[in-house]
Amino acid sequence: MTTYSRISFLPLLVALAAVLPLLSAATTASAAEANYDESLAGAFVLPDVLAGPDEAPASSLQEWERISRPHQFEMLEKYLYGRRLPAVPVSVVGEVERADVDLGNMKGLRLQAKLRLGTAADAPTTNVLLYLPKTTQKSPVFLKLNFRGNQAETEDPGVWLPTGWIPSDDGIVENRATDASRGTRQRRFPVAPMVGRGYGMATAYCGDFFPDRPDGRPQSVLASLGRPVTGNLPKDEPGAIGSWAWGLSRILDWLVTLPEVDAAKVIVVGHSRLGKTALWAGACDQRFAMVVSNESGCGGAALSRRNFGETIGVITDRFPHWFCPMLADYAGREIELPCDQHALLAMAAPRPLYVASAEQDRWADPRGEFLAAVAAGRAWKLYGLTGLGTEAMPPINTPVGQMVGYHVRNGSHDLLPYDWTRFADFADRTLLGKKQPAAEAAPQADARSKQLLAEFRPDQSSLPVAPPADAVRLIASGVEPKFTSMAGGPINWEIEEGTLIATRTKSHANHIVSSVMFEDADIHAEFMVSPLAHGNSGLYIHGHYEMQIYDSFGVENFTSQDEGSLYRFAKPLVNAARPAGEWQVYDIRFIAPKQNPDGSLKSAGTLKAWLNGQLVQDGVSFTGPRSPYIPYRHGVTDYLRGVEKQLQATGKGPLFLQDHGSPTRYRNVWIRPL
Ligand code: GTR
Repeated sequence: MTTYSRISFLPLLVALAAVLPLLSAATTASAAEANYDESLAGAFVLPDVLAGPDEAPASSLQEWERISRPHQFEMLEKYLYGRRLPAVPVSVVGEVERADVDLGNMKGLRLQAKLRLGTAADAPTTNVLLYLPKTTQKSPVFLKLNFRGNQAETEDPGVWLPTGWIPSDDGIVENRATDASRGTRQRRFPVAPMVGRGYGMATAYCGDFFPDRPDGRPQSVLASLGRPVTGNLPKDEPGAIGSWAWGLSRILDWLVTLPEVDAAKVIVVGHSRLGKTALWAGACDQRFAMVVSNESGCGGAALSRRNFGETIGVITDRFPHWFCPMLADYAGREIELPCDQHALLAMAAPRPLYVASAEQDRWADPRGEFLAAVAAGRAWKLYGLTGLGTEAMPPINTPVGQMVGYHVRNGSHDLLPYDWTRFADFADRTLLGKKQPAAEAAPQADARSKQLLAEFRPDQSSLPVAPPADAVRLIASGVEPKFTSMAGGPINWEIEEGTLIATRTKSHANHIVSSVMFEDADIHAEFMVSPLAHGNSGLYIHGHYEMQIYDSFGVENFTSQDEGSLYRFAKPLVNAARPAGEWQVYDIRFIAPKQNPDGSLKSAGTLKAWLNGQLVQDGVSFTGPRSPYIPYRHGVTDYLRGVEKQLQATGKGPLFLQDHGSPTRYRNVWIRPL
């Protein structure tokens, strides 16, 4: 059996589900035809990123800066993003609001300012939100645009509510922000941990510069800059990305005037369409000290010549307002484009550049992003610097690179604390010259955890195993199962005298959630797989770590997707799976990762697992969520949002039993919180 035929296909569904809501009905067909077959991605030759107008490559730094870079930049203007927009004077309307704020266990400073962009009384404005460490030193700052307004980036009630048009969404009602939208995107803006590491965090709403819709141009900043906003546009006329990038530069104009900000260390970062924007902003404005692209994909970090995921045809059709009109002419003709996206990445040289992908975000083509980062490296070489320093795509969650950094994390399209931690590690090293403490590079479980694991030797000699007196019985004869549905209500799994049978739904998200919450615990579960759907199920500890249940009996080349694995992270030490139709038993001692009050990691998590009398996991360590599938995002309910919050606040979470389309049976499941 090939790995692919045995691969759990849930992640694919999840990736698709992540993409589908973004597609308009009219274009679903073309996007569904997107290629995801690596063998069909095509062989291609990239244009020479060092070439000047006469096609000769720059052979020195001087030639690059004087001839080739301007030429490459001009091609990006002409074919992709439109002409760079001119600067205008920026002033603060009224006063900058400065306030002390509580950031967990630490005090910080919050600044808010309304900036006027231009001198006319009706010039456009933007509200900038900036958090800073309380220190007498100037701080480096990460600056990003956001999708739903500053209030969505944090729960801080002092953040001004925007008044303009915003796409309707969580708490954005009829295109207007309400209090209910506060904090809905805070996972994408982890203020406390980043400020705790010494970084300022600045953000503004992208719609202040160009409302993100095909008819947004008349309301964009372009009108105030004297650009045409209706009728036939010049082929190289900038659109939303050009306007957003211009907005980032105008915010930078203000940031560099602040006494608290280190003007030489402002980092531009962006996710997805705003990741494309961050790259273009970094190309247009070399005052940005470092550039970060998170899952920017097509028209961002991913090579257009690779036929994988989103294409120029699809993107210019769905988002005709993002790029300059010329790009649409290259739909289906990527190979004829005179430049490709490695040129955009090369514009960051010699500054540090970080490119981040996510494994399941295939729409954005992780490999295409990696290959562009490899190819861009020649620009750093001209400065005597090393770009990525490798041509081998790294495994999941393994950052690589010198002046160009790269990671592909597990999970889907999003900007998560994992990504921010890597950006900060990279900035620490490349921008601040800090050495990475060895312990931080490879955090280990602490001595107490190791001791606890060493002692763990459960008896699995005959089934069923009698629960110890202090165990909380989740499934047992004569006991009401201590599980709820994903919505927190009664479960609908079949019950047969002390046995629960996974009841599938089409979405494979009919998991059940223990009503008992725990931090570190011993977990005992007896189960029987069925031959249907490979017997697929699993024990999702906290919803973040899945001990795999699968019909793996007799599989010789077992992987991190077979029974006994910590799914997609650590394969079992041995294949201890029993055949379908026989009772099997897991005993797991789980120690959760622990955080310091500032959100940084105190000690790694670890676990030891026995399956059918054999040791299958022995002290694998993990610093954070390891499951590619997260019930707090996929199939999420209000109830689970609450569970996730509680997990973040207390470290305590539930055990999920997974519905993965197979009628797996469970009996005699108990937990002993440690
Ligand atoms: C998608 C688009 C991507 C990416 C993403 C986003 O619909 O196809 O290129 O930009 O939106 O910005 O979230």
